[in-house]
Amino acid sequence: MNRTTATRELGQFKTLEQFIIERQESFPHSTGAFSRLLRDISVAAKIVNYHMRRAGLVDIYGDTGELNVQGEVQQKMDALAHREFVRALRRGGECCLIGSEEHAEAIPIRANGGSDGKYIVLLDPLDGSSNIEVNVSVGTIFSIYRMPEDHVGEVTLEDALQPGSKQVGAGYVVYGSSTMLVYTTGNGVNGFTLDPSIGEFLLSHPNIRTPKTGTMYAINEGNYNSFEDGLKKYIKWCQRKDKATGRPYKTRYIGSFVSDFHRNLLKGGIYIYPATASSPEGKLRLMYEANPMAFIVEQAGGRASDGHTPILQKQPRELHQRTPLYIGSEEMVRTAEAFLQGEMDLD
Ligand code: P6P
Repeated sequence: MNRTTATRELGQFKTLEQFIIERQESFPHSTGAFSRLLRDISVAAKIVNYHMRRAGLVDIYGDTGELNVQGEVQQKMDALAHREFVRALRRGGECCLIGSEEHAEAIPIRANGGSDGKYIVLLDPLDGSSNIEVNVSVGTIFSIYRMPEDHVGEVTLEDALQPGSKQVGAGYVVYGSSTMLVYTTGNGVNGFTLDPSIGEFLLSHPNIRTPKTGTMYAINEGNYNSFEDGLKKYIKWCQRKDKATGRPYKTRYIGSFVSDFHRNLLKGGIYIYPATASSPEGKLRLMYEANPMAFIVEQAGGRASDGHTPILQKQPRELHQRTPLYIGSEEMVRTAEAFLQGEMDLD
């Protein structure tokens, strides 16, 4: 039977704003502050998307000649994305502290009139940005916490260093063949596709559930020699022929975490960035990459760990700390963990 893909009238789609308000109404005591915070983030995402779509035509390719706090060459688009998200959050007034990959220290935000917002936002303004000039998809990742109830005095970084299980929201924007915003507030995962003709994110992927298993694994095998033995065995296991489990699996590694994550979320798969010789703590950052994506993947039925401990249970020590990361379809992550913990071996 040939499937016809009916193109729905734009008006039939629910916009992100309509969705947020609808969800807000299910929280009777909601003040609307969280809804306004999500709106502020979506505004910044649209602005970054605008610039992204012009990259190559205006001078925003390449690097700033600066190193970011990670010691990595800062791309012009990194700096632009950081600036736009900080502006939108500062202007919105719902956020009291920002932690950004592009800024060494946490950024306290004094809302208009000095009254602080009650939310903390941690973000990677543009992950994978070195891919922009070769036209590979990149993304923004954000994580939202409430100020601790017992907070007194000035907001400090300590208020942000909460385990991922305390997040009240998390999401990402993938600037790909289309621009999508995917987020959770702990009641499932929903995806919105930007319609540039009307400048609205439209609900295109309601209630995303990630497959329990898959046939794709994403890892930089160039680091193979420095992988721990259990991981080497897992990779060999993935490569072995076994019809029942769809092996050998396919390797799909874009070099852009948000893109690899998004594909695995929809199709099933696992993304691994382990401890390596050059990144002994792993490369991905706990607070604004691993935690938000772990919240999303668990809400969609998947799993995320550092190979031993669930990501959301890790107690952060510092804003830019890194973690090994195994994330994606639950059964695939559990199998990788079993090899790492010596519970599985190659027969
Ligand atoms: P490597 C981009 O810099 C990033 O943080 C992720 O988006 C990506 O998956 C990873 O690093 C790529 O790192 O060491 O494989 O080039």
